[in-house]
Amino acid sequence: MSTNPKLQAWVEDMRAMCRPERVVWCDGSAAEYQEMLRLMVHAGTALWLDEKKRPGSVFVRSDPADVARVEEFTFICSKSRDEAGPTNNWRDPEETRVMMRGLYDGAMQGRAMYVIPYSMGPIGSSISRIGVELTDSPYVVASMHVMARVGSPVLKALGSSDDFVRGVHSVGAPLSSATVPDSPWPCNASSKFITHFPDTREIWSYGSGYGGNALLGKKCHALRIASVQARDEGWLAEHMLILKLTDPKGQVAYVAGAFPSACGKTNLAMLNPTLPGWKVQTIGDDIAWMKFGADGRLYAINPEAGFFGVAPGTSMKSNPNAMATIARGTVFTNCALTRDGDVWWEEMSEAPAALTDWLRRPWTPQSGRKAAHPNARFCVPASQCPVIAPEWEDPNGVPISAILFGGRRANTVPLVNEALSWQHGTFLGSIMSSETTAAAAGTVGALRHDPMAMLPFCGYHMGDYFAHWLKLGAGADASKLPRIFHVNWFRKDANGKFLWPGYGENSRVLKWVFERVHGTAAAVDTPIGRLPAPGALDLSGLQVPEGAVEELLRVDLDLWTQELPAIKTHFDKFGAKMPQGLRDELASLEQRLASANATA
Ligand code: OXD
Ligand code: MN
Repeated sequence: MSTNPKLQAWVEDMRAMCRPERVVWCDGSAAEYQEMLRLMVHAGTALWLDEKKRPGSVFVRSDPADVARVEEFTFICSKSRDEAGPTNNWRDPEETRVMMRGLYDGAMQGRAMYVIPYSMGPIGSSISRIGVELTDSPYVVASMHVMARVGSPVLKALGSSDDFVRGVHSVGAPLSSATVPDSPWPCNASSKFITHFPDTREIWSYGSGYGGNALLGKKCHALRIASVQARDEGWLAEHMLILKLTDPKGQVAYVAGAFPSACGKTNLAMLNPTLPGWKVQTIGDDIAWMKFGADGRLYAINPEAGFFGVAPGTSMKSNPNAMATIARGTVFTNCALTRDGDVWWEEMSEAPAALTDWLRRPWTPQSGRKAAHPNARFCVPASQCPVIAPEWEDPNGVPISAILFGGRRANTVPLVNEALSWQHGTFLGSIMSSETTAAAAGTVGALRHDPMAMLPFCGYHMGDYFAHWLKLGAGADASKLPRIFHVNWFRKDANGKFLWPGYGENSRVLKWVFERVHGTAAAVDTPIGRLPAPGALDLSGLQVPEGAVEELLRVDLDLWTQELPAIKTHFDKFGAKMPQGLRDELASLEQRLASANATA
């Protein structure tokens, strides 16, 4: 228990509102984590996996009504609608508080309210931030143990300070009668609200127990609230992986990369290069907090302590390092269960002859449906990753040399394209679009603009967010800024087949990026940016069909020209807040395309 009077008073206020049976202050110990797993198994939320096959691991199945982030029910409650901007759902803060207080009224009856002090980032780092999450879900407590630094050391670091993000989370399923049995995955199937109050740094989440809706340190704090803090304080809170790239001579570059949810950030962060002598090590797979250091360079920390990765598609082929990471001590959610007490998901291996699917039904390869939910997840400590970089917890962070922006695009966007400047790179990030994935509830495969992969995560007006990027660049020493690149591993041929093999072969693109940063690789100027000069991309030993690389690096003037009206409409959404610098970049792109078209 804390002696911090502000913390105590807030916990008491929330206790009086939610009326839990008891309040448990989490100490963050290994025994507490084990206790949460035991509680989940006892309640039927989780099963122990076979101890020989998957030591120390549990398997959880959620309610089918609670399987992904709910963007539709996620709100930014800034003072005015205009502050939240056109890409966020907005609600009036005072009205929302009243509504949420009504929902929380007695919402934790019959349950424990856990108080989880957590640090996003290594405790003691000047870049790290503290939050406290109150939750009635043991699954959330266990997951927060994995995903953040939690418990007594955090309370000690907080001391009597009032500087912490206040997060309340309830699954919204009170046990008001002693005779009503609990359900294995309590949630509120009809009412979910994930609300953020950026001005007071508060998060109030109700009705869902899943992922980013419930583990409040992740998307709610480390992106939506932190992006607002970063704007106010002159730093960046981004939806980015961080990797360490080492060349055969032992030279190092740190690369950050923004890709929308379920577009391969975890795979890229843990990649095994196919190019001999090159090495990738992981710093983070989802979020980067970046601040300028005294030397003028941009330093990044991974605010998280674990990986909450998408399981389907993860295999010894696509990501052997993730497979090694999750060999033990992992919480799996919504995978399929094998007959011998292990988990399975699509593409992990050849499908077993018979399984139990994520909805507890018998499944065979002939069933004609997926065995695991497409957004099934593993939740595992980052320290278990065999390629975690030794400096992943360095409180000073790592200096970033390059930033990648990438989406899932079947056409138009080439394999790699280097921005002409920070402003042009910000432009490339701002026009990113990608096909939607199962990480969020809703349609899968629809193309949408997802600037900097922050569409669901920017806690304020995206026009202001673009302006913040430009301002940081303008105030920095340009020679020390990271170079910005636009990448696309997902381009397809006329028959709908991927042109690029991806995975370990992405090291070829990383090598070109590395060499651009070090000034040793050649590029050609095109209307959209700088692409690898002929021969500059290392293709030694690459097996791809004839013409595939040419197609991957082709700047399709027609498709880019056709894209311009959609970019204009996208920019117009932000009205007067759309920074002139990005409008200028659009005009320059249009001009360059027009003159290239004229000479083509
Ligand atoms: C995630 C997401 O879970 O982006 O990381 O949805
Ligand atoms: Mn993410």
